[in-house]
Amino acid sequence: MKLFRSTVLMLAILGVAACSSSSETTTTSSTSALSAPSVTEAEPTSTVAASAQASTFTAEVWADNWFSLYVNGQLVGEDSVPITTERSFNAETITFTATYPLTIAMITKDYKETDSGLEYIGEPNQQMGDGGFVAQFTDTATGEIIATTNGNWRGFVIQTAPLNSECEKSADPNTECQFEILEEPSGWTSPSFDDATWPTATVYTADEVGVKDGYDTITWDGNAKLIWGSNLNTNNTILWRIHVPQL
Ligand SMILES: [Ca+2]
Ligand SMILES: [Ca+2]
Repeated sequence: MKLFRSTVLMLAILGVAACSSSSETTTTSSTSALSAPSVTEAEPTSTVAASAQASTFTAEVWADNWFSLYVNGQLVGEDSVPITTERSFNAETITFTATYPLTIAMITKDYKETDSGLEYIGEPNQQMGDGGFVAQFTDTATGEIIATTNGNWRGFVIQTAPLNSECEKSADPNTECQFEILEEPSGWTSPSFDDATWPTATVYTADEVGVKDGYDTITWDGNAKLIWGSNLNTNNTILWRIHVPQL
């Protein structure tokens, strides 16, 4: 009887230990190292989304030069040609599942050889490269285009270079060209992130962007616009967001 009691006691202690251990894990994983004041916890939204009906979508993207795509806070795809490729012009088609409403978030990068913002450094055509991208999203069940890039997208520029564009032909651009790099705001791909202070996109023509390889392989909807930040040359890395309600 005494032995039985001590066994029960041991099991009880082990049970308490297991409980406290698992609650510690939960606390640790929900603690964010850098929590921005504008971000609220996304947990309740995810829980609701998991029980709603998921749909399948196709994203078609052409970017000068590179992009990655997040939907409702999850990375769903990225440009297959790395940003370290100097001339990277290609269209991509990405299929993913997600649950309405959608928060689409993208990172786009214009190629730059160094933080100077220049490309072809030391060659006769050393220059500030330019950016630009276009995207359209189709609900595959209905075939309807449910989102396109346009002037409503909000874009936050996190790499700008050169700040002094007169350095473009410098023999030593890595010393003479100035640049600005900002941190990605914590939780910026999350549906609950507040992007109200981010500027809206600037719409450009195909000639202004100088569209190249891959652009013509996709049939673009008339509402799908080429966009970028306010400066096609010096805005090099941009975070984008758009909200898409269920149609
Ligand atoms: Ca550039
Ligand atoms: Ca470029």
